Amino acid sequence: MKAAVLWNAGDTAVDVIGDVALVGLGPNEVRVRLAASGLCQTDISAMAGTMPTATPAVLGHEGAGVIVSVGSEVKTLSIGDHVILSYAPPCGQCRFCLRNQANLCVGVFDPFDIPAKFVIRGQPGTGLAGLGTWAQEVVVPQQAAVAIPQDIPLDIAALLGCAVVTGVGAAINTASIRPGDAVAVIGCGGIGLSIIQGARVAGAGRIIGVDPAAERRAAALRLGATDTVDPVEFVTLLDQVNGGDGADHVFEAAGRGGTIRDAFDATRKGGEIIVVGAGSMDDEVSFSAFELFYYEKTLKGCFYGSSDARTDFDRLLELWRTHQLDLEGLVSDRLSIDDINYGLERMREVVGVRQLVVYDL
Ligand code: CXF
Ligand code: ZN
Repeated sequence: MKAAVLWNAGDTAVDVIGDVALVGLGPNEVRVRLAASGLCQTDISAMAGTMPTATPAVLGHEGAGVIVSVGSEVKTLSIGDHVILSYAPPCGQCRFCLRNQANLCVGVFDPFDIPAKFVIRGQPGTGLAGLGTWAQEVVVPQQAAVAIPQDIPLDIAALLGCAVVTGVGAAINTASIRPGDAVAVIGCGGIGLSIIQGARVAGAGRIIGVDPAAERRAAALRLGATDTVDPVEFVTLLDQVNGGDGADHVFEAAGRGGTIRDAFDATRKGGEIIVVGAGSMDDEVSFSAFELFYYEKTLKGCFYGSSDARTDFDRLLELWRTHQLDLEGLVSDRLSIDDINYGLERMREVVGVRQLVVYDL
């Protein structure tokens, strides 16, 4: 089958090749034929080497498709089921699953320590974050394939796998937004635009999208931001928020130490900072002991939107069905897998919204 392969960290393009195979189907696994897969900044970080990835690797970690085979022990999924793939599959039994933090479970797989699921020109190859959705088919543990109703368009469903579950989840699960609160979102890519939509669902008042790219600021306004601003003017704008105290909730969706520091500074005393961007292992950020104590700001990490893959896709789809989430509005280009490098270029040039690879099923 065809797949987009990263041979080595540092490569600036993926290699779309036709001779990639899957490892055999285990008893607890399913084989999924992809219908659509998103391009995410994390794929670019994996290419750059800032997101550690064992190579060769099939990239892509946001996708949806149709089950084409099931392992002998699989009871709750069947051939023909439509599924969203999840890189945070809950085992259901560990302490994280039992204490309502299923997004932190690594009982099925750890997205940063994954077995090879592909055979790439005879070599074992991994799938990014345990998935590798830039392939026509994947084999994943059954918990990583979450069934959804058949009437949901699979290209819309694909977006839920990373951008929407993470961004909307950050706003409605991780943060504690109260109606009327002032929110700022630093970084208005796929995740930031989803945070903006989630903040609107949570009833936020002012929602400020912060991004240097005009195209992304326009998308933010379209999808629910009340104001947008270039980062250089952000501090001035904050003078008008909560009487100059700063925003109640500031989301960092750029994944950089510097912008986490900016988010901290933009937050009012007693407010919260939610770190959603996937940063690199060696990018550091510093706070003084005094400011952490005296300003009583809460610094929250956010992996996978603090979402439970078993239940939260349904909640998100309900918000989409009732027109409270605009998922169509997140998509710009629709590409074939052969044009994936063009899509990556478009992303590097800063395009405001998500690009999707659509497969021939
Ligand atoms: C990442 C987080 C780490 C695993 C892959 C996906 N999140 C967003 O892109
Ligand atoms: Zn992603």
